[in-house]
Order: sequence, then C-alpha cells, then structure tokens
Amino acid sequence: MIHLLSLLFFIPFCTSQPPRSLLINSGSSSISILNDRHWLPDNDFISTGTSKNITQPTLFPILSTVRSFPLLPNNFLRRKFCYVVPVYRTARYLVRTTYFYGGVNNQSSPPVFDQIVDGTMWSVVNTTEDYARGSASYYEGVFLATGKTMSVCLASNTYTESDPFISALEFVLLGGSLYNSTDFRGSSLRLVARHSFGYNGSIFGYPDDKFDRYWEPYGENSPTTSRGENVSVDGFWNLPPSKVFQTQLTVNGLQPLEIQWPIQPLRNSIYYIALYFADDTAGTSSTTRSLNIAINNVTFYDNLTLPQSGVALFANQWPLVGRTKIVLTPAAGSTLGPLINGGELFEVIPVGGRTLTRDVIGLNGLKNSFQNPPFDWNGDPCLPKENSWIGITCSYGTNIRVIGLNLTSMGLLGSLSPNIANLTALNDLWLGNNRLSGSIPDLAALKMLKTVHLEDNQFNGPFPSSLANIDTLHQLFLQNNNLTGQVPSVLKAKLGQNLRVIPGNPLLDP
Ligand SMILES: *[C@@H]1O[C@H](CO)[C@@H](O)[C@H](O)[C@H]1NC(C)=O
Ligand SMILES: *[C@@H]1O[C@H](CO)[C@@H](O)[C@H](O)[C@H]1NC(C)=O
Ligand SMILES: *[C@@H]1O[C@H](CO)[C@@H](O)[C@H](O)[C@H]1NC(C)=O
Ligand SMILES: *[C@@H]1O[C@H](CO)[C@@H](O)[C@H](O)[C@H]1NC(C)=O
Ligand SMILES: *[C@@H]1O[C@H](CO)[C@@H](O)[C@H](O)[C@H]1NC(C)=O
Ligand SMILES: *[C@@H]1O[C@H](CO)[C@@H](O)[C@H](O)[C@H]1NC(C)=O
Ligand SMILES: *[C@@H]1O[C@H](CO)[C@@H](O)[C@H](O)[C@H]1NC(C)=O
Ligand SMILES: *[C@@H]1O[C@H](CO)[C@@H](O)[C@H](O)[C@H]1NC(C)=O
Ligand SMILES: *[C@@H]1O[C@H](CO)[C@@H](O)[C@H](O)[C@H]1NC(C)=O
Ligand SMILES: *[C@@H]1O[C@H](CO)[C@@H](O)[C@H](O)[C@H]1NC(C)=O
Ligand SMILES: CC(=O)N[C@H]1CO[C@H](CO)[C@@H](O)[C@@H]1O
Repeated sequence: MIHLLSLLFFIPFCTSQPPRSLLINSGSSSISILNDRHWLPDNDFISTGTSKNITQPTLFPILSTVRSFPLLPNNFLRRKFCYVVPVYRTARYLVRTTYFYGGVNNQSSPPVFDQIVDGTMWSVVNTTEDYARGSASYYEGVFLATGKTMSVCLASNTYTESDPFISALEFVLLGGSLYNSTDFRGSSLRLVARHSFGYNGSIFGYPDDKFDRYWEPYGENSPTTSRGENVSVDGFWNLPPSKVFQTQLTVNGLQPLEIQWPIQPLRNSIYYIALYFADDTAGTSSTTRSLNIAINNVTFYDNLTLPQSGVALFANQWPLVGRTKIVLTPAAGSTLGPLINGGELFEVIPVGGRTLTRDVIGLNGLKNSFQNPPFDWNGDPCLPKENSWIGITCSYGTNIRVIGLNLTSMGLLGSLSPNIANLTALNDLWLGNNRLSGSIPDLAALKMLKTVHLEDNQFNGPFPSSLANIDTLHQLFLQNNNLTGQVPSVLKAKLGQNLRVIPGNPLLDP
C-alpha cells in the first residue's frame, strides 16, 4: 500500500522539546561531553563484560573504549550479554549500536556476532569491511518499548572467533508520528539505507536531525541548488531534517532519472520505503514538475506533482531482492524533469515477543536473592529461543512460559526468593548441589511441579509442606539440608522412593 503525505494535512508537532535520548559510551568510566551532549559511562546499565581501551587512534573519543565480552565455550554459545535501560513503556525508540574494533582482541579481523533487542534477533554484527577501511560501523533500528526497560544484547554465534565487543549504544525517543504506519507490536524496522540525495558532504545527524538519525551522502557531483529553508518538515510524519531538502538529484530536461539505491544488493525480504521530495521552483512560475516512480519496473506512484512545501511517499511493506533501481520519469504534462531529495529504507523484521511478565517477575526475584546469579540473567529470559537464560527451559505457546529451572551445581550462594511462587508454569525445579540457605518459600502456587531437587544445599526452617497439595509432584529430593519439622504422611505415601530427606536434615522427623 502506498500513502501520499503532503503539507496539505498539516500536523502540529512540538518542536521546542529537546530530543529525549540516552547516549552510552561503552567501556568508559566517566561522562564525556561531545557537541554539547552527554555520553554516560556504561556501568549503570550492564553488569557483565570488561572495559578495554583501544590503542589505535580513533576519530571520536567515544570510540576509544569498548566493553568486551568473553567468547563462550560451545556449551554456553549464544548466551547473551545485555545492557538494560529505562524507557517509556509503549514508546518507540531509535536504537543505534556503534562498533569500532581497533584491534582490541589482538586479532587482525574483528569478531562477527549477533545483536538482540529484548526478545527480537536484530541482526548479525559484521564490521570486517568497515574496519578494513578504517571506519566504525553503526546499526540502527526502530523498536517498541513493551516494558519499563529495554535490553540490547550481544551474543556469540557459530561464526564468532574472538570476544564480542561494543563501542557505543544510543536510544532516542521518537515522536509519535515517526514511522507510525508500521504496527510495532508485530514488527520492528532494521535500517538498511538512509541517504540525502545530491549531498556530498559528510554524514549528518543531530542537530540537523533532532532525532539524530544518520543521513549519508549519495551521488557526488550532482547538480545542487540552495533550497530547504522554506520546506516545512513538520508536515512530514517522519519529520526528515530540512537539510535533506537542500540538495537533490535531478536530470537536465525531460529525461528519466535512474538511481541504483540502495547501493548494496538486498536480501529477499519485505521493506519499508520512504522517499522525500520538494520543489523550490513550484508555485513561482507556470511550470509543473510531476513524475511517475517505478521501483524495479513496478509502479510505485504515478503522476506525483511536487509542491514547494514538500511531499513524502512511503510504502509499509514492499518486497525487494537483489539490486534496486528507482526510475523517476516525467509524467505527461510535466514541464520540468524529475528530482528527489532523500530516502529511507528499512527491512521489516518480526518482533520476537516477550516472556510472560509474571514469570519475569519470578525470575527477577530469584536473581536478586541469589548472591551470584548466572552472568547472562539479563534481557528476556526465554527469547530469542536460541539465547534463553542459562538454566531456563521455556514453552513457546500463546504465552511464553518458564517450565524448567535447572541450576544444579552452579555454585549458587544466597537464598530462594518467595517470588518463585510467580513461576506458576514450572514443571521442574532443580537447584541441587549449591550453597543456598534460608528457608524454602511457599511453593503451593506451583501447581504444575513434577520434580523438585533442592538436595545438597544449606536450607533450614520447616519442611516445605506446601508441596503436599501439588497433585503432579512425583519426585522430591531434599537430602543434605538442615530442615526441621515433620514430613507430611500424604507425601510419603504418594512419592515412596522418590522422596528423599536423608541423609542430612538431622532435626527432621522423616
Ligand atoms: C583506559 O584509559 C584510561 C585513561 O587513559 C585509564 O584510566 C584506564 O585505566 C584504562 N583502562 C584500561 C582497562 O586499561
Ligand atoms: C598482543 O600481541 C602483541 C604482539 O604479538 C603482544 O606483545 C601482546 O602481549 C598481545 N596482547 C594481548 C593482550 O594478548
Ligand atoms: C563478514 O564480512 C566480510 C566482508 O564483507 C565477509 O568476507 C565475511 O564472510 C563475513 N563474515 C560472516 C561470518 O558473515
Ligand atoms: C501517524 O501520525 C499522524 C500525525 O500524528 C496521524 O495523523 C496519523 O493518523 C498517524 N497514522 C497512523 C497510521 O497512526
Ligand atoms: C561537492 O559538490 C560541490 C558542487 O558540485 C563541489 O564544489 C564540492 O567540491 C564537492 N565536495 C566534495 C567533498 O566532493
Ligand atoms: C523563503 O520564503 C521567503 C518568504 O516567502 C522568501 O522571501 C525567501 O526568498 C524564500 N527563500 C528561499 C531560499 O526560497
Ligand atoms: C525492466 O524492464 C526492462 C525493459 O522493459 C528490462 O530490460 C529489465 O530487465 C527489467 N528489469 C527488471 C528488474 O525487471
Ligand atoms: C496528473 O495530476 C494533475 C494534477 O494533480 C492532473 O491535472 C492531471 O490530469 C494528471 N495527469 C494524468 C495523466 O493523470
Ligand atoms: C538438570 O541438570 C543436571 C546437571 O546438568 C542434569 O543432570 C539433570 O538431568 C537436569 N535435570 C533436568 C530436569 O533436566
Ligand atoms: C542446622 O540448624 C540448627 C538449628 O536450627 C543449627 O544449630 C545448626 O548449626 C544447623 N546446621 C548446619 C550445618 O547449618
Ligand atoms: C504477578 C505476580 O504473580 N506477582 C506476585 C509474585 O510474587 C510475589 C511474592 O510472592 C507476590 O507478592 C506478587 O503478587
């Protein structure tokens, strides 16, 4: 579906508010101020990984430190390392990650790994080509905040050969109208290309773009005119910066204008396309500039008359594959040749989903009561499927639920939070052979429990008689703790050999 937006539909938008953004300088331990903006150190947002300094000279001070994460052995491959930041629930965010390897792993090539936002696999990070050219790489996407926090995680994949790392992480709250034709409950947008056509200077973002989107130059030596001052970008839902309208690609006379854009071939997928136009000669004389637009020979829009105030064309879901050719031809009756000022192309990616909040509350309770929770217990517990937390088994039906918790022999210290009662889909609870202490909380709400292994710990307090009413329970191991009280006879009768309370538990009446 194609939508035509123009200033005729004036959309008020408060321009006086500064961008609400969070800039994180990974690996840094102090605030840096760059172009009047504050880059925060990252230790408030992540609890794993180590800070490292890049010894190679870097263009920007932000790139001189990285946070680095150990390459994990095969059995832990794909475990994620997550930044977690506070966000406005239900708001849309532009998220940008920046990577400059700088030889930090002492290997000539940078590692290749995955990046993840909440439960969604965002993309593979491969900075090899940019690094060979001496540049940093950046990735951008638009994501919906479904909770009060948003996580951005890195994870090794089967191609990863040395420690994953990150240089910077940015979150920008987007205005409500930006990209709002996409339903972000089901889809996210992964940036493929964003160009200012006919612009040959260096990449620009904030302050030209108040949402700090990066606009790259496209088309050197193209005819340019001074324009843009009188283009009111408020009329575009996507609020492109007026700088985009200061340059254009065009042709002489009534000729077609052909552009290969984006430059790289595309994988077979569905894309969001937005094209931006403004004609500063419109309305000033008797001329008309109208054009037909085709993408790979498929009509995108016919007979678009360009107003001075500017116009944006977008398609929410447009299939593309391989090289893309955009042809702008003068429409019948047009007295001027075609032109184009800017374009954005995103791949539409499916949202991965989210583990049921009740289960997340339960696991966070446990995480807080363990003194040394597993290093990867951040971000979404169950998603993406391949990157679920250590020790967690999930079911992936309508609700994403935690059905197994197995942290046997993980050297855990601390206690068992009563919030475990939120994990109401739990079948198997295995925490044997750790050094957990305190009493065993009420487990009566865990109606699906089949096997419970809390043996070889230092639990004290009364025997967990709350388990007596769980019909599905068929195995209960509690030996080698320090429990007191009496074992309910109903459990003894039901479990038989599958109930173990000795040795240990000297004060328990078995
Ligand atoms: C990185 O450099 C800073 C400043 O030069 C220094 O204080 C810090 O100790 C260095 N960190 C590491 C891990 O070498
Ligand atoms: C990196 O390689 C250099 C030269 O081979 C060596 O001197 C240095 O100790 C290495 N550094 C690390 C951290 O492995
Ligand atoms: C990473 O990119 C480089 C350069 O484009 C390419 O040669 C290499 O195969 C890529 N690596 C992976 C694992 O995709
Ligand atoms: C997008 O935002 C604009 C401006 O607020 C509004 O007029 C339009 O209806 C919104 N579109 C959708 C699909 O929500
Ligand atoms: C950009 O284009 C202008 C006009 O064609 C030209 O004068 C200038 O040298 C170009 N700059 C670069 C960096 O190519
Ligand atoms: C912008 O509009 C004003 C008033 O309409 C006009 O005086 C000015 O020349 C215009 N500037 C450009 C660059 O078109
Ligand atoms: C577009 O049409 C031209 C001529 O009609 C043809 O040569 C070309 O292969 C077509 N391109 C695509 C991508 O279909
Ligand atoms: C193109 O649009 C203009 C103005 O919107 C209209 O007058 C003209 O008839 C249209 N031409 C065609 C071929 O549809
Ligand atoms: C839990 O983990 C232990 C040790 O890795 C393993 O022996 C046991 O079979 C696991 N239990 C379940 C229910 O998967
Ligand atoms: C077991 O609990 C009793 C009192 O409840 C205490 O005296 C004893 O030290 C505990 N034993 C261990 C090994 O923690
Ligand atoms: C959503 C939910 O079930 N929350 C509960 C989690 O567990 C704590 C402690 O048992 C309860 O207070 C919450 O109501």
